Amino acid sequence: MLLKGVQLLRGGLASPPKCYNFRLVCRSLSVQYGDVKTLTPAVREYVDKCVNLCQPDRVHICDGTAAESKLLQGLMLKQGTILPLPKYTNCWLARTNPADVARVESKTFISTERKEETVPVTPNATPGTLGNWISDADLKAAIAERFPGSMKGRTMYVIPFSMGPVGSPLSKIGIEITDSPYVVESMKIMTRAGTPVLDVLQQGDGQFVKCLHSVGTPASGVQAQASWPCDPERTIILHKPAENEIVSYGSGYGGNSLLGKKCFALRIGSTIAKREGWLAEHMLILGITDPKGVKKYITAAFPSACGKTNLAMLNPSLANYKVECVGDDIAWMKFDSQGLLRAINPENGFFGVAPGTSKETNPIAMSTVFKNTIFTNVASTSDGGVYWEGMESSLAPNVQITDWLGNPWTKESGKPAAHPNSRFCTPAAQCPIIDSAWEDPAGVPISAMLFGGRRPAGVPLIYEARDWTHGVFIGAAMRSEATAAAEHKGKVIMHDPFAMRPFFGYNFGDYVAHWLSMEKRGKVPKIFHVNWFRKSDQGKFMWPGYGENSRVLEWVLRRVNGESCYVDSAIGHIPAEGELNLAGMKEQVDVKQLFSLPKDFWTQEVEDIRNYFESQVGADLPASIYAELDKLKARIAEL
Ligand code: OXD
Ligand code: MN
Repeated sequence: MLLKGVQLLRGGLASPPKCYNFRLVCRSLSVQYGDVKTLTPAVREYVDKCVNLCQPDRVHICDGTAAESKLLQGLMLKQGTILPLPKYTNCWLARTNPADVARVESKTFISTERKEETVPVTPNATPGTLGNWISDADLKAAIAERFPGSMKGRTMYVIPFSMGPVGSPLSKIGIEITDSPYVVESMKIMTRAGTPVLDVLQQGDGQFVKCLHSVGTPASGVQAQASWPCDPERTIILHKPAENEIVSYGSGYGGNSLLGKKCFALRIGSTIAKREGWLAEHMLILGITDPKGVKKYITAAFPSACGKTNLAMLNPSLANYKVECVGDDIAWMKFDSQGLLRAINPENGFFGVAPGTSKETNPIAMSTVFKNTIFTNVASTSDGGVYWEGMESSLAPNVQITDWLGNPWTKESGKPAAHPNSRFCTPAAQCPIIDSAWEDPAGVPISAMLFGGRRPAGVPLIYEARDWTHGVFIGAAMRSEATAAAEHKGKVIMHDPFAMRPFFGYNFGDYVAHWLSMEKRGKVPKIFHVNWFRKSDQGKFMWPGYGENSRVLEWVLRRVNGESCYVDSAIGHIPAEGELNLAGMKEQVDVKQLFSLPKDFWTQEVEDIRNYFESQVGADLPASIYAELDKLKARIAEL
């Protein structure tokens, strides 16, 4: 029987096939798995459009079950995409094509009618760094150059997924179409995927974000690595906010292919949030309970690979504090009817950077990831396990290591065993400190927000914004050392406003205005800036970080509770002398140095921020943010 050109082998048809208007020729092909009846007419229409464009050999409608995972794991083993890790339970190792190892920011585009809806108008034709715009005609041409027939010989998977708890009023639904079983299995970890999502679509307003992904085939027709098909030369990630649509070609890796994450939850998400009056942010969410049993929730925005996962799973060194994790990467936040800002983690798993994660730095992550996990580009061990830089102390004696490229590895090689952007993809529910409210459809109430980055010089451990506008300025002025999460090279200090630079779905100037407007919508939380990464003149970290960061969170809680444990400084409120609890610290900390504000540094910082704002955002940046910069300059002048 034909359904808009799709033949059904299993399952049945709800109603006789309808005819839709395709620009492309309908093809007859088999649905090898799943039930077409579960799709709404709009989803069917989208699937058919993609079938006709990509011309797969088969269609598989994902149900999200364990049986389906078994089937796909078997297939990936046969294709060599994953290797088993017998040391653990249901864990797998994927090795990508070495040319497909990170997000590709330079190949990521947003399409709007007018360019200035996507990116600020930069003066004097300065090249912009706050996103890439593409016209509708160029977007169509990019799709036409890459997608026709891109799934020939492959199966097209249809993944219904929910960002946020299934059925929550804060959640949104997506349909990802992909030709990668690795993407299917990763999406089943990172999102709530499968038939229950289709049930919600059937019963609700039927709205979904369209997400088309193909790993593609190089123009030469030859795959460099059959086990990891991709087309790095022609990789492109496209977003069309007006249509709630994402199209991604050529990469199977992380944020390029798991379209619920950066593409949907942040880029398209931020455009929906602007329209609907809420915030979609690159933020972890944690709950912290103080010794009196009072619990508060905090979000924190740090750029990729700057320790969001570690903070979200903090093991407090301060006695009788407890941290619980709601999410480690993305927060969707909306005011409730009482004017309280409530957050959900739209994700269902952690896609964490592996190197640096260890029993010492993040014992909670280490007790989360060794079951039901897909590891990508980590090294493997001869006893059937994994290895990465940082795991030295857990390495069993006499094991041999194979690096992320599949070659024998020893320390003496001088190269990392695991790729610096290697990842674990693991279910959040397995985290031993997952918060009891992490799936609360209403979200958790947010009391404080932290901004931060890797700042080796000049920036103190913590400071607090004087008010909301000052806090928004601090977010807009954020900078951090580049990491391996994207294609950037070297340890340059990059501007990364709100840790969102690669993820804005619309003009950054409008985004700042939207943040400013939140103050009128409800009770806004306090804003802080933290920096765990300041170094001494001798190049040593001045603060031990990790569990000791609980001391900083304690001060945040005291400020949230209205304690006057601060003094004003040129850049904001900092802990008054003796008010940051250092009792019992193993390491000596030079608090004076840690909070010092070198005049030369800050004079330069103000200039750098001004240059950045003027050259990158120009007149699109709200005047109140320029006014904050002027106030900062005046205070620095008085240092
Ligand atoms: C991520 C990133 O994968 O920010 O979370 O790059
Ligand atoms: Mn991230």
